[in-house]
Amino acid sequence: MSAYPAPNRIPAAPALRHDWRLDEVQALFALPFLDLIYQAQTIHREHFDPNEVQVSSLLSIKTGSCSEDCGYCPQSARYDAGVAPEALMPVETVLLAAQKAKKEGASRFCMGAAWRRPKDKDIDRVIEMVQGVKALGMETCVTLGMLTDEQTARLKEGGLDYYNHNLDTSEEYYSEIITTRTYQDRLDTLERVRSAGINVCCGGIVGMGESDDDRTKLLIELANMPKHPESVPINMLVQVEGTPLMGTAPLDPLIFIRTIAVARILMPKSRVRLSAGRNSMSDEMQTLCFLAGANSIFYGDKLLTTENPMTLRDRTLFERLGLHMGGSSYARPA
Ligand code: SAM
Ligand code: DTB
Ligand code: SF4
Repeated sequence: MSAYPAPNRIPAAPALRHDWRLDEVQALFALPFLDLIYQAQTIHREHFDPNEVQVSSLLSIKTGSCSEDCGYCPQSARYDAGVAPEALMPVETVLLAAQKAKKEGASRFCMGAAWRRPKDKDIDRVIEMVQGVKALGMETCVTLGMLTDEQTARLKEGGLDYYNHNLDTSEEYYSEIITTRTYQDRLDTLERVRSAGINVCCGGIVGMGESDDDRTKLLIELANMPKHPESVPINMLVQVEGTPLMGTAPLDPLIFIRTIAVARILMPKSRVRLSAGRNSMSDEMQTLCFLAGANSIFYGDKLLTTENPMTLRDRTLFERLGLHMGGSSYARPA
């Protein structure tokens, strides 16, 4: 008799949940570390090829002079973080960068703009960028700040695949970090993007001096959306001289790994992206993040304005771990 169960006996993966309670998620965070990682890795294997990592490359298409006051961000006009402002790039410059990213192995090209909200005329050029990048055979993602209904519809018609708009932390802690917009503003844009049928990329930043409950509540906010974001970037704060959050006490790296693991358990089919902060992580720390269920990275020597590991370092690590790049889809069919 076969050692494997007949196909119809394979237990179905539990349905995705959207009703997580604070005490349940606190209990996950409090598990013994190895139990938590085991649970996350088990769930990960039910939905994804465990040795595959999706890679996205980032480009800042409009840099600095932003009117918002996000305490972590070197691109805010309020802080002197040494970022040279640059106007919206010409389409050809963006396409050259996308071609390079494709050649290096990226499957998605993410274009970020330091805006509170784009102007309607900016959207025309961003759509040209999206169409040019799609013509190269890559997936597209943009992050432009708050959107109107009309702008969202135009981006969808233009063929945009993903919109990145992070919640960043809990609703309670948000106003300690940003005063120029509210959590509800963020939720409203996310709702527009979702209703327009664009895939959602939404996550946060940890290591900003938030409490354990702030991290827990951020993940609950994401997991209890009517549909889980297809991509969930988990950023470790990159501390930049001149920004208010410079000098924040660093987060215990094991808590960062726990955050990845809990994100994987709560959102089993989402791409959990090990995002900003990798440049100061050891290879072993990143390996534990992959073991905890991260299966996506930002790939390329630069994030938006700060450093990311050199592509050769990432390729070498992938080779040492037997990981392969690829897989742009949400999760494999059940
Ligand atoms: N202006 C748009 C917005 O805020 O949505 C798009 C660009 S903004 C730079 C995109 C994201 O980058 C932010 O939501 C935040 O999560 C992340 N980010 C910015 N500065 C960071 C830092 N120093 N460390 C980690 N993540 C950062
Ligand atoms: C995300 O969650 N992280 C990326 C991307 N989405 C746009 C941005 C990280 C920015 C880190 C600071 C910088 O390079 O300016
Ligand atoms: Fe502007 Fe975005 Fe930076 Fe905030 S995170 S200051 S909105 S670029």
